[in-house]
Amino acid sequence: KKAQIGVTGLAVMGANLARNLARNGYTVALHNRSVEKTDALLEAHGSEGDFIRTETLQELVDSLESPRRILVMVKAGQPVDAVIEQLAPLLDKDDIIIDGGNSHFPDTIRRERELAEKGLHFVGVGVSGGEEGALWGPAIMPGGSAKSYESVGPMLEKIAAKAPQDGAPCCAWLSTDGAGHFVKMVHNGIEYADMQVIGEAYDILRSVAGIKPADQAKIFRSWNETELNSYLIEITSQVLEQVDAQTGKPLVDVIVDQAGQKGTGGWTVQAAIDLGTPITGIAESVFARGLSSSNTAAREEAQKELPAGLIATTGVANADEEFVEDVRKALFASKLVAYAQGLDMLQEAADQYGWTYKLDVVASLWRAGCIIRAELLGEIMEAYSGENIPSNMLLAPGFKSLMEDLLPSWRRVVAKATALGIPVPVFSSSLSYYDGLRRDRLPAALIQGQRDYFGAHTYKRIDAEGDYHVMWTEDDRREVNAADVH
Ligand code: NBP
Repeated sequence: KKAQIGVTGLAVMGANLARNLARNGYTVALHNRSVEKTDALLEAHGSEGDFIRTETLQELVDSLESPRRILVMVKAGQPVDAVIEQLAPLLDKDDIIIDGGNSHFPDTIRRERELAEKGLHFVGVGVSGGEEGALWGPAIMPGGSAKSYESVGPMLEKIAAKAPQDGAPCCAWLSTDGAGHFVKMVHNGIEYADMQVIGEAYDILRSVAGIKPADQAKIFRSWNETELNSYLIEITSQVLEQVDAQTGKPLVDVIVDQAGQKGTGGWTVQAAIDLGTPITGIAESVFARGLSSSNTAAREEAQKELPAGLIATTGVANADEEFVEDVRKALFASKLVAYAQGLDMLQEAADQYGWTYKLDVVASLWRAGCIIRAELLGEIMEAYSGENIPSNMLLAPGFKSLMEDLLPSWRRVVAKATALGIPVPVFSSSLSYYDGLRRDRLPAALIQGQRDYFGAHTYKRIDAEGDYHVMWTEDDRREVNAADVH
């Protein structure tokens, strides 16, 4: 009997995806560079389904039905290239290599091109949901040729999470080459912002309203019953109520306040700069982690040395329900901006890289299985379905009216935090982004004037076509049409 799919790389993610595939009725061939992981998996879970044990890549290839499907789940980066290099010569035309790791999308574009030249298909798949997701149903974001998706799509859809709203699998073909890994990367960028806005809400509730973690756990739990309903809000309440066994203090008080990162948030910001899309909230959330952890000596010194210059010195009473509701609304508004920015970036990338995914499909894949899964995604999906695609998510009718309700709270919270010296980088930068979008005249006009002054970069006029320049160094400082100068 031949296997329908092979998995190479049986660390936690590969092993759990292999078990998920087997549980769904597929015969799965198993391979790992060091055979110990293969045997450990078979020993612990071999009875869960049909597995074929292999020791070498040649055995793995020989155990598979044609065209072969091989899921590579090794460490992202060089190991993926190493595995492809060993695997490709063993494969036949139309066989499919699937990379389910957190690969950087330019690598996926390159690998797809190189393998296409050899007649092989390469499917770059973003997988979100961590270990549990991989085992019970992750969100899956596949890129690659449409033809290869015909072969691997049904399997991926079967093991994917199913959306609570309509039972649809959180897996659909997105577009060619790096599209899947790109969408996964932006998912992670939004995840950074989503986590940071929750952190800012916590800090404000604690520092302004004096609400203890255990009480905040209850607040977050009640927020989870509102339109904020999401996985991240739910786990936040659990983290906040956790008590440290050693000290009896809230766990959050004994955790070092330096946030780690594995790089996908930074990739998102870099890609946004290349595309020219302002994902300010996402960028601030990446930099907020950096500020917490990169220069701790400066932080220590600043705590002692730098003046505070506060313009308010007291917070609000503990039981002020109105303030708590303000914070909830500020959090929700900032979260909406993070999604709007992420989707804006996805649209710009589609335009520039020639990808064809639709944003309602992207939102539909994030409804379950992944870290940013949230009730909100159903509404975002709706906003982008049908004929009238909004030019920015915030301009969709539902969100427009929502903003009206959220804005006064959002402004009050940012003002209060600022007056008290509590950093709210994503709350405040998202609000500035929002105000920047709706502002009738931006100081960009003055910047164009400055650029024209020192670099003759020219400017456009509001009342005429063409590019203009002022002869700044001449006495009469007359304006000329740039076309007449060159
Ligand atoms: P790791 O990222 O820890 O990678 C370990 C695996 O890579 C082992 O099977 C190891 O084989 C293999 N490997 C390495 Br390292 N170098 C190799 C090489 N040169 N040739 C062949 N195999 C090599 O595993 P993971 O945490 O399961 O993650 C797998 C992928 O999924 C990564 O891209 C990760 O970013 C992504 N991901 C992880 C999560 C998560 O929650 N962990 C979530 C979503 C996505 P060995 O056993 O012989 O050393």
